[in-house]
Amino acid sequence: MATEMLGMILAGGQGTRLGKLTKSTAKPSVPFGGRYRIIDFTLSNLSNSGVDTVGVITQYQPLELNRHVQNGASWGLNERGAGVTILQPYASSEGEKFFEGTAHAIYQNIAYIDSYAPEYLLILSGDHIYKMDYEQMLAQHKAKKAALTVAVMPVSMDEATRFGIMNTDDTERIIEFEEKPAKPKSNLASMGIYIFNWDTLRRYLTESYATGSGLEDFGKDVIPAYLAHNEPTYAYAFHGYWKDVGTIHSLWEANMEFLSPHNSLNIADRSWRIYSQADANPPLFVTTSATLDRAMVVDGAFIAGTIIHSIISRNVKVGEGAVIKDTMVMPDAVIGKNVHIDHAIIGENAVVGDGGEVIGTENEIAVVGYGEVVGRREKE
Ligand code: ADQ
Ligand code: ADP
Repeated sequence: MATEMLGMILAGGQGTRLGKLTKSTAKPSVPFGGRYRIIDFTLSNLSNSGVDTVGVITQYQPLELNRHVQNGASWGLNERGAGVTILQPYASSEGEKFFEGTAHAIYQNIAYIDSYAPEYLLILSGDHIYKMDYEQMLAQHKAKKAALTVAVMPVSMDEATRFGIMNTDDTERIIEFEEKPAKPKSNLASMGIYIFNWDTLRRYLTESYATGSGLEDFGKDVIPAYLAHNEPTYAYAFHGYWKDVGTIHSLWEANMEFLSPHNSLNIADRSWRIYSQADANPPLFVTTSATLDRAMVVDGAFIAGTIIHSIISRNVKVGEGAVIKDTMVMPDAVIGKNVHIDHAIIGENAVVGDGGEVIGTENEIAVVGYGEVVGRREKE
């Protein structure tokens, strides 16, 4: 069975910077936008781009991710291609060695990749919010006769130290690349989205591991090796909304941007739909005392309080007299009576007891972790 381009999602990061929200789940399965989990954006992009065979490389706390992704049917990925395969780390014959860097994680899955004999390998991250047509990126990759194409976007100069930063010539060829430089020479950032010719990447990986100088990471090792050997490496300019939601602040900000009717992500666009796991909940119920003002509220919620500029996910309960402002409340959370929440993220299954306060600021978002109980538990 041959597949022209195989998708591989790196979904193994621990996401330590999300703290209490990822204590027991991988970052890609953290809830987003009321109805979604972060990985839904990448899975939907794959499905919409016609890439229907996808490996998801997990490592850290994959249980929830497994349950959510299953065989990819919710994203239409198992209808045309081979669907989604969840790839778990395993102890190799060299000993108990789990995946280290991103390139090592691909190296460990060579057998899986070879079984589809792909010409191209599309490598993605499980923790980005964006909509992108990978087919257009592949078209440029072929037109340039590239060995590697890296999707790029300009970022603000003060954010540039968080990314792989490059310079290109006037044909879009990458001539310089530095992973997370202390002193960035430009603001052209790698989005961590790559198309590789599989035979070339396979050769680089196997040769480097055979000689003990293993290429661990795409940003730190593989891209520099390609440039050093003059492999044709090109930038693909992406125009549109893209956000790496690796920190509490960026996750909160992306949720607030999602709430804006002027959001360039344009979630309502029927031609590029974002799918999630199908899930039947009872309808939303709003009492007489409830007020909704610029709110996104999902099925199964019960609202007796005031919701201002916030996202309320599925099956959340909000008691009478509670005021929730500039906040993202994740699924199944219980917010008691007369609670006051401002500039916060409330984790899945969290409980904020009657009269509780969770107050953050624009610079310091307050967080109630997954399943955390703050204040008294409301009697049902
Ligand atoms: P980072 O996102 O910092 O930078 P990294 O930590 O390597 O890079 O993670 C990339 C993705 O792979 C994440 O989704 C992470 O969860 C996952 N991952 C990491 N190690 C893994 C492993 N062993 N197994 C499975 N999955 C793993 C990268 C690039 C930069 C670029 C930014 C854009 O290195 O050049 O600018 O992405 O966000
Ligand atoms: P289900 O989706 O089947 O109702 P749960 O919501 O109980 O399952 O979550 C299953 C597991 O996933 C739990 O062990 C929990 O720790 C983890 N989990 C789910 N969402 C999060 C999150 N946002 N943050 C941390 N852990 C999470």
